[in-house]
Amino acid sequence: MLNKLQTLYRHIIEEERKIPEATGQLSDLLGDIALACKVISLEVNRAGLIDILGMTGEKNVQGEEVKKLDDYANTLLKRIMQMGGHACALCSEEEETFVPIDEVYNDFSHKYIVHFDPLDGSSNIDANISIGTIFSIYKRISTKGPGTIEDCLQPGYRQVAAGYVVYGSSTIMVYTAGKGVHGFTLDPSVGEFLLSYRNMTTPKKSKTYSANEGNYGKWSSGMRKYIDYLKASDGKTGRPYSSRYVGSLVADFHRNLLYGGIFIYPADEKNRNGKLRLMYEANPLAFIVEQAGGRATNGEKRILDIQPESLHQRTPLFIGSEDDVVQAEKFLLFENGKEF
Ligand code: P6P
Repeated sequence: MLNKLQTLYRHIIEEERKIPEATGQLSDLLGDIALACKVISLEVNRAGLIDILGMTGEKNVQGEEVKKLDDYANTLLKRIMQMGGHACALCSEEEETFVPIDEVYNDFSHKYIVHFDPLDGSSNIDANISIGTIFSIYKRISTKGPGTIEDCLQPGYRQVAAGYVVYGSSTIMVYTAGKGVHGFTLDPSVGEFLLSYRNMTTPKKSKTYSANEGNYGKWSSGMRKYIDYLKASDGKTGRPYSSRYVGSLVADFHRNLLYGGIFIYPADEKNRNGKLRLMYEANPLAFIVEQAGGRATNGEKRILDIQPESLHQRTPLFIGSEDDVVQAEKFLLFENGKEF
């Protein structure tokens, strides 16, 4: 029972002590993100009670209606990152370009770059379906002053930490700093994230797939054959699989991480590079799933090895239980990734 009383902050500090060269700045940065997410959690849980639902009337860089909570979460995360003094630039789904941070708030060396999706799955807000915040942290490449675009466009294998917060029946923060994956449940009565999952691992093989089958007609033949394969009956290989799809990436990913499963958002006729974003959706979740023993590719290439070319670039995403992702790749490669 005692380990349940371990707070996120205590855990981060203990992990930091295992790294001789650690300065404590990453710990502080993770603490700042956790603080922002506690406040976002409050607003998400209150959303039904105050007039924060509905649209702001603006559109974000994705051309999507920005719901007020998106805006609120983005502004809050930016503000807390700017005040914390550990980031030299921020990138967000809600920001057209990167937000450089000058060293005006304090004399920290502003060592880090933070990418975040402030409120993923926000189209589900009004329906009270779980939504989430996703974050990805890199060390800067430049040596001083505000961060640069080169600092922001690093491949995923260079992440130093990544995580998400899922605002569901409870608020849970899951993060990795490269030494395993750990989960913390927010106890609103004390306002602390308490350790609830130490060293999370994901099952090597599952019986669950997550995909929007409404896109079936737009998928490649290899992708259609794969989904048909999962739905066929064959006791020896545990088929048919169960289909579980919330339409909120963080919710689908978190469930699959715990129970096993493969989440798929492939390229299709409409989204030739897939729908999901590399820098603040695929990369952080890929870092987490690999640390938990899973796999994440774009159907043929490891997500973390993709060299980004733009902040909001999309990627096809196959992520989850290793054997399932490998199986999916075989169907796609057998078709040589033939076009539609
Ligand atoms: P579709 C939410 O808008 C999101 O970015 C992810 O959270 C989710 O997994 C995906 O899009 C759902 O997309 O096309 O199935 O509605």
